[in-house]
Amino acid sequence: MSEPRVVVVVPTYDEADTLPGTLGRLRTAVPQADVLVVDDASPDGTGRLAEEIAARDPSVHVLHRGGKQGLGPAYVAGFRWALDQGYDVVVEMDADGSHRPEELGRLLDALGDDAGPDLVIGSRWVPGGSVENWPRRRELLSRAGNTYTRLLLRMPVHDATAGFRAYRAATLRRLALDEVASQGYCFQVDMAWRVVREGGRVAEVPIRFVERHAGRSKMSRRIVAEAFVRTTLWGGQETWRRLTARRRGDAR
Ligand SMILES: Nc1nc2c(ncn2[C@@H]2O[C@H](COP(=O)(O)OP(=O)(O)OP(=O)(O)O)[C@@H](O)[C@H]2O)c(=O)[nH]1
Ligand SMILES: [Mg+2]
Repeated sequence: MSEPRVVVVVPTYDEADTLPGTLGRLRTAVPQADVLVVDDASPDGTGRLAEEIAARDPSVHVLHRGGKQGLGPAYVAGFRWALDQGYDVVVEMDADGSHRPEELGRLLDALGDDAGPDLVIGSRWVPGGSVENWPRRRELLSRAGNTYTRLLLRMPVHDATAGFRAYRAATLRRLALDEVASQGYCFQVDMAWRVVREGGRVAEVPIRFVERHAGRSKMSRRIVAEAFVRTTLWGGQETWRRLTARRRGDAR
C-alpha cells in the first residue's frame, strides 16, 4: 500500500513569535506531512510570515481568511481545502508549541491503516498524558470541563477539548461540516461527538502538553462560556434521545 498523504492544519492568529519554530520542528519530525496554515488576517503579520515560509518550502501552504472568526471556522475551511486536495489524513495542531510535533508520529501510528480508529486524539487526561507549566486553574478548568463533557454526553473520551488530533479524511467526509457552528475550543468537543454519534471509533494517545513560551493565549470567558452552554444543550438533547428511545423500546 502506498503511504497515506498527510496534511497538518495549523490555525493561526497572531502567532508570528511561535509559528516559524513550530513549523521548523514539524518539518523535521514528520517530513512526509504537508502543512496548511490557516490565518485569520493576523494583525502581527503571521500570514505574511507563513507566505515567506511557503515560498521556500513547497510542502507548506497558506489559506488566508478575512478576519478573526474563531478556531472552528478556521478548521472547517482548512478541512475543506484538505479534502479537495485529496489528502488521506488530516491533522490538527496548534501553532503555539503546546502540541509537540515530535509526538505526531505516535498519533499517526495509532491511526494506522484503514482498520484503525476514525479519529486519534493526543490526550492530556489519560495515563501517561501530562501538562507542563500550566497554572493550576487552567488544569482544573480543563479537567472539570472534560469530566462534565464525558458524563453529560456519555462520550468515552477523556480529553474531548484537545486540539492535537488526526482524522482519517474518510471520517471528515462523512460529517456535515457545514452544520458545525462552534467557534472556540468547543469545536473540538463538537467534532469528537459527531464522530462518536456517526458510530466512529476514537482512540486517545497520551501526550505532554506544553504551555506556550511566547505569544498570547486566545482563550477568553466567552470561549469558555460557549463550550459550557453548547455542551449542556447537547447533553440535554442526548438525554432526551435516550429517554425517548427507551420509551419506544418499552412500548414494543
Ligand atoms: N485562524 C485562527 N486561529 C486561531 C483563532 N483563535 C485561536 N487560533 C489559533 O488556534 C491555536 C490555539 O489557540 P490558543 O491561543 O493557543 O488557545 P488555547 O490553546 O485554547 O489557549 P492556551 O492554552 O492558553 O494557549 C493557536 O494556533 C491560535 O493561533 C482564530 O480565531 N482564527
Ligand atoms: Mg494554546
